[in-house]
Amino acid sequence: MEERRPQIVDAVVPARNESPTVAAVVSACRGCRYVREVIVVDDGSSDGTAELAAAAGAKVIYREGEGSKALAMEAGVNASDADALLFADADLLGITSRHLDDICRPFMEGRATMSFGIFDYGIWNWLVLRFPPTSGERIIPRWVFEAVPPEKRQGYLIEIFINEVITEGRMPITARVMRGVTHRTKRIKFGRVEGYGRSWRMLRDLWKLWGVCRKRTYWFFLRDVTFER
Ligand SMILES: Nc1nc2c(ncn2[C@@H]2O[C@H](COP(=O)(O)OP(=O)(O)OP(=O)(O)O)[C@@H](O)[C@H]2O)c(=O)[nH]1
Ligand SMILES: [Mg+2]
Repeated sequence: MEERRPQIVDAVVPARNESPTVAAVVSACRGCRYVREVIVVDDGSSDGTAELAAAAGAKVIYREGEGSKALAMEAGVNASDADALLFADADLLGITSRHLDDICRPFMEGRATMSFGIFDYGIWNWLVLRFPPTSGERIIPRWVFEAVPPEKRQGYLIEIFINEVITEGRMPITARVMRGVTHRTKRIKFGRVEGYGRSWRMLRDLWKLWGVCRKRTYWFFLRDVTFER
């Protein structure tokens, strides 16, 4: 039988002004049994995010110029030669290495090409799991990220286009709830007015996808996803 080469996984964490949480996220990633290196990509933080990430053991990449979440992810992927990337947002609350082990396991065992976690919404989890994932916590092979065309590597829509590569290729997906995990919302980070404004702009960008993203990817997603407990 052909022996499978062990997959090398690096964690990529996009972070802009996430000083309250970035160190805990880096620690959780470092403790994940499958992760080799943790790469935090910062562009323009003014609150010591980069220093806190480095002190927690991450390699920090500084991006120049106009930033976005997707461009930060891209810079992280370019800074790594790993076979697979575990992405995690830097604003998570309650994240542990165990959550990340659980996300990575189906991928490492060859049961999923993409495995992702969702926040714990309690009684609403069953519903949230049936939406195409926009979650930042997911593991994918490097080639999947590279297959997203450069013009689609935009701000908050990157996750949708990663989904598109996976679903169009009819590849297996696993999903699981990250028990006890949430994040600092935009309202907490920026205050009510600015926070709602930013959330609104993000939703508007998602809505614009209606004409861009193939509808069938949703059905493919539902067909190819396995919910893990
Ligand atoms: N380096 C970098 N990171 C970013 C940028 N924009 C967002 N991020 C990071 O990407 C992650 C997700 O961004 P959030 O703004 O929390 O987005 P979200 O969680 O999808 O949105 P909410 O549900 O409204 O909080 C966080 O770790 C951010 O710090 C950016 O321009 N540059
Ligand atoms: Mg967030």
